[in-house]
Amino acid sequence: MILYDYFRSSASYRVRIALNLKGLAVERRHIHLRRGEQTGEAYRALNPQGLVPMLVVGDQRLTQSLAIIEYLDERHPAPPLLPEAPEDRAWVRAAAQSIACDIHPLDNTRVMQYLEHTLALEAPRRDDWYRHWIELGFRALETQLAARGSERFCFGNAPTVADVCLVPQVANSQRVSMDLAPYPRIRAINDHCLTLPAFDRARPALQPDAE
Ligand SMILES: N[C@@H](CCC(=O)N[C@@H](CS)C(=O)NCC(=O)O)C(=O)O
Repeated sequence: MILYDYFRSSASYRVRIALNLKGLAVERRHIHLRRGEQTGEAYRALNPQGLVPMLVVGDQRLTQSLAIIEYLDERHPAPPLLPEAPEDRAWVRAAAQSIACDIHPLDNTRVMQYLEHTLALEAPRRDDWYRHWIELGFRALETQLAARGSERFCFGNAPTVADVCLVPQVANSQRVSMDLAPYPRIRAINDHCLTLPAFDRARPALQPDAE
């Protein structure tokens, strides 16, 4: 398998964690988002969405981090990244999607570039935007985690796709110095997950293309 990714991409970070949890090794190709390689002809020919991550499996090019992670979970079931019961699976998927579908798309590179270049928003205002959408999402997630009594992981006693999404989003929040004090559950889960090698080794700073 070949993973196309970028060290700072949080969607790629999710897939790196999932691969590590499954104990799967992949070849890496780095797409430099700040230099715009994702919109270049060469990469768009492979992935017309112009986004990372992309996982190449044989002659299949898989895109969208959650689809890739569920593919990995189906192909390599141990350890599972979703709980057993359908209701629990729905809860975990909802937590993951609250990050991947409702928070992260608003702090994506192309959105931030649009705010900068098209709307001429200064850096401090762009950072306000970035923090605002994470805070909105984290506030709700914190309440949901507290209601469940989650302490070490979002759900149960092992990592799920919810943790796989949470840790990279916390990393994004730290890039804009967001105050995480109001989110003790999120902080505790993030801190605990990062003690696990699968999460730790996926950190942006440890990737070969890190700058
Ligand atoms: N929903 C997609 C989002 C992928 C995505 O937005 N990737 C970002 C990096 S985290 C990207 O490639 N951005 C390039 C750009 O915005 O031009 C997924 O989960 O894979």
